Amino acid sequence: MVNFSLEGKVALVTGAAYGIGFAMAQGLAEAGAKIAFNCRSKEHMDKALADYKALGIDAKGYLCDVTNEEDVKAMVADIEKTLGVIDILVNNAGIIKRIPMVDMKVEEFRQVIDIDLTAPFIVSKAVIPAMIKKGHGKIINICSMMSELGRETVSAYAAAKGGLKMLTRNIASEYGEYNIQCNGIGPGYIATPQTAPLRERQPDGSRHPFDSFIVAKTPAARWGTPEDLMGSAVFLASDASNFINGQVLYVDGGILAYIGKQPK
Ligand code: NAP
Ligand code: GCO
Repeated sequence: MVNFSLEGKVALVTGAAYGIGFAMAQGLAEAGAKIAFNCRSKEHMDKALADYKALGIDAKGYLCDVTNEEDVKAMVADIEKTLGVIDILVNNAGIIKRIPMVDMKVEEFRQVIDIDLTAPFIVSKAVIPAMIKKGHGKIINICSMMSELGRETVSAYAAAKGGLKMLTRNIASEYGEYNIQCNGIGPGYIATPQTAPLRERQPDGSRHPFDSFIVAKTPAARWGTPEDLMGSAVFLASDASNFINGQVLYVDGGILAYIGKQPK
């Protein structure tokens, strides 16, 4: 029988105070996993702990910036001590800056690369040795449409997410022999705080032009919800995907397959 259960597994979901990470952590918990998560803000942490508790999830939260290698190592060590060796890592924490490339400061570009690409390297590096010892592991990197496509004002983000797709393939290549599977999930356009500026109502009450653009470009004719990502996270975290490695599963409502609504 296909095994989607995560009973007895320990999952770390980075940046899971809300948004996509929170929903994926909820899905993993509902499949039986023990959940650890991190974020940078105490305010976000306090609200997230209450939100997890309200769902009956005893999540363990860490105030930790994923770009700080020492803090990440300390977080992983504490998780191993209190919950057990990490079986499932979801590299979800991420930011975006929407600035025309020629106007973007190098520091701004570097910050996006640091959080969206270097940090998945840092956190993966921290958990892989124990996964090798344990004889199995699952790493899920949260990629993006921008792992495949560009668009105006998101040069740093696209570079990071394109790199994250290749880091996913490289981890799969380098550690597959230790029964570690590393795959990506590429969400389409999902309604979270990260994309809220793209959906803001206009002063006249009309929809944001980008909102209408995305709905027209998506065969599902809607924005995704964080809950739309739960099933793919459980699948790639479970034994059901043990022979899948180095792939990116796009959960995008069909946007990548669609050239766009043809003229009437
Ligand atoms: P979000 O609503 O902005 O949430 C981001 C989360 O990451 C927050 O919990 C934030 O908490 C945390 N975070 C940010 N930087 C961090 C850092 N340096 N260290 C630790 N935690 C950090 O984003 P989202 O829309 O849920 O997106 C989650 C992931 O999916 C991101 O990688 C994003 O690129 C990707 N994605 C999003 C979409 C979409 O349409 N929304 C589509 C494709 C891919 P703190 O600020 O408290 O740290
Ligand atoms: C943007 C959006 C996208 C989404 C996502 C799409 O400004 O274009 O924020 O980048 O966040 O990455 O998959």
